Amino acid sequence: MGLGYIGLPTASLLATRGSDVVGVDVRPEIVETINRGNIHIHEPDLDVLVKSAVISGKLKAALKPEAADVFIIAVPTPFKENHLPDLSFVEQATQSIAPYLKPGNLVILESTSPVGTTEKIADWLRPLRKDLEFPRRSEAGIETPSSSAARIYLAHCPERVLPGRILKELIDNDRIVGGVDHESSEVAGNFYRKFVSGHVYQTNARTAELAKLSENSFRDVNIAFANELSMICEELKIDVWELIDLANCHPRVSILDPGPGVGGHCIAVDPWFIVSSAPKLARLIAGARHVNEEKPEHVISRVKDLAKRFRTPNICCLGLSFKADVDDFRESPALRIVERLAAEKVGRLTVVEPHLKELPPSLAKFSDVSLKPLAQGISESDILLVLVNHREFLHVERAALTDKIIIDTRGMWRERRRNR
Ligand code: SAJ
Repeated sequence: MGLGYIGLPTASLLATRGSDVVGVDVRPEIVETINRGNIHIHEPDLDVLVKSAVISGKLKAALKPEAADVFIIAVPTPFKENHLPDLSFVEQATQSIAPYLKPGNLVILESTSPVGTTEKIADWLRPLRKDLEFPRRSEAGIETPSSSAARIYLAHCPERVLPGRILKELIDNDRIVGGVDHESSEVAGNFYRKFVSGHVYQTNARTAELAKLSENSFRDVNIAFANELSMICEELKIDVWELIDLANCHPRVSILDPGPGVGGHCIAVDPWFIVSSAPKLARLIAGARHVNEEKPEHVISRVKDLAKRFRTPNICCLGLSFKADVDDFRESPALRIVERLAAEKVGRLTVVEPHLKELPPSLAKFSDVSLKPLAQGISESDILLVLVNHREFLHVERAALTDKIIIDTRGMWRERRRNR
């Protein structure tokens, strides 16, 4: 259920490993694209995998589910106003599988979700399928194993793959499988062991939900630390990249990279799910979110300050995606920064983004924003704003940069940087 960055790679992997897979998506254009053997997202090697899965007849896409042994829900879990989780896609996917469930089926939630969501799936299904038995979490922690022939197994198995390395990580990464009850953990664990070479750890659904949220919050907090340091360094006239390289020489220090902010659909979203569950306690997690959300504003102010030196500055913005070497623009701080600079008419803006053939509508509407090739964008610029460290930008001739004001939010052209 859901043929996005997680659903499509998972569906095609399972299909090429011999399962008959029906990939369900609510958007007809996605279903048609996949049934033609093509893909609608950019991910290394996914095109080849999907093509071979479709040609072999093992993968087909459809608008509606059908009867199956296993149902995997991999739909988005965004947040609404006030950073409260929006579970409407999970609820819709759950309702749409309800008519097709049979005794013994396994239902897996892979979408990153607030604590308690997997149990909610059982609550949503119960009134729709009174003939079936759905697992319940026992408050006392003691479960009575169900002997009913009408039972459904239900577990959370959070996805953990990194965009850009999805196909490798789908197989290699360890997985956490949390059943609503113990039997569900066993059945779901055995399902993943069929195609995962990493270790499959079993726990309960609530722990699995919080484990996933904690992983992304850990990263968010640590990136916030790096971003906070970068702003402190700017004020104290210290080179943050040199500082971090030096601090990281310590055997027990590993500071992450500052950037223009944190984007993507995971790290910029998931910590709020912990905050919404425990608002009074999640102070560090909320604080980190605030630091990372303020970082794009900080970059915008810096560009505006430097732009004042020119009558009409030519500003070349390198990269729009949320991170290097992906074509994903969700929650991208780079995109947000360029949109604001355009709206505030800070100068003539040139965008260089190797993953785009045309500007997104939010930028195309401005007459003084254009998309250009790298060399032209750089040569015409007064100010060079590095927002994404795409590999295409790494080997720019240093001579082409000499007369430019460079705001390098990624430290991409620093000589001393170590590869992380
Ligand atoms: N970023 C920095 N500095 C860093 C590292 C990242 O500013 O040192 C920024 C990136 O530029 C980007 C954002 O953080 O804007 C997130 O990028 P990322 O590469 O850290 O993570 P995602 O969002 O692509 O994927 C994360 C991964 N989670 C962890 O590494 C704990 C991935 O394993 C998860 O599966 C994914 O979230 C998800 O779907 O939840």
